[in-house]
Amino acid sequence: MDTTKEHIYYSRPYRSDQDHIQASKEYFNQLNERRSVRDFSDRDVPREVIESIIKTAASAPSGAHQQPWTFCVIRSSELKSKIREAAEQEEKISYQSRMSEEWLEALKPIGTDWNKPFLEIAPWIIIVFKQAFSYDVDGNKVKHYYVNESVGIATGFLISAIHQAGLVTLTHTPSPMNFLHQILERPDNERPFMLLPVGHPHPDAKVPDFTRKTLKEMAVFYE
Ligand code: IYR
Repeated sequence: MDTTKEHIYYSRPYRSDQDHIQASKEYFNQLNERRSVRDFSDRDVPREVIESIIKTAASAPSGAHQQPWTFCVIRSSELKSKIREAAEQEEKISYQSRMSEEWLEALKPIGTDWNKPFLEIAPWIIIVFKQAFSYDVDGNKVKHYYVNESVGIATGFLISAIHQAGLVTLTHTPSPMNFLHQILERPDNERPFMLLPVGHPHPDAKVPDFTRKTLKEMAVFYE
């Protein structure tokens, strides 16, 4: 192998097949309890939890190990209000004119509209930015590879970490979302990717009565 650095040995502890089966089932049972929640409680969450879940997100694989992400973490009420105001302004236009009838129809079972109170109620908002490129020490642009895939996987890790911590979240993608770049004064190599409020569900929180596709409906085995 032609690498610039020595590779180091890596292994997982030996476990029986039965152990692997059980571990995979337990993890499925836990994550299958996850739901996207839009009704948040204002109960606070310690910053230490947020720090851990972000470290979990950043343990995701990424193209050429470039880790092309920045997590902006917001607790400031002032910033949350600014974000809510700007997001609702865009969402109002989207729901009233930018989204097609077909799209609005597809969203009906979820029951969303342009109102986004969770942006002020949830104790934390995490905004995931993707880094389209970076700069080296001399200020030259460094190309990044598979940025959307990498940041998408990291966001998936983040969502599962939030769930495992006993909290709830929601993937919110106001469109267009350039206002986040401006409000948070991000550098020119960053683009907003996804916004996730993090907190506890409101005691009266409700979610759509959805079921998930069965294995038969979603997987094809070629053995
Ligand atoms: N971004 C809008 C609309 C929206 C779109 C899809 I696709 C959803 O699954 C949910 C919402 C919003 O956040 O309301």
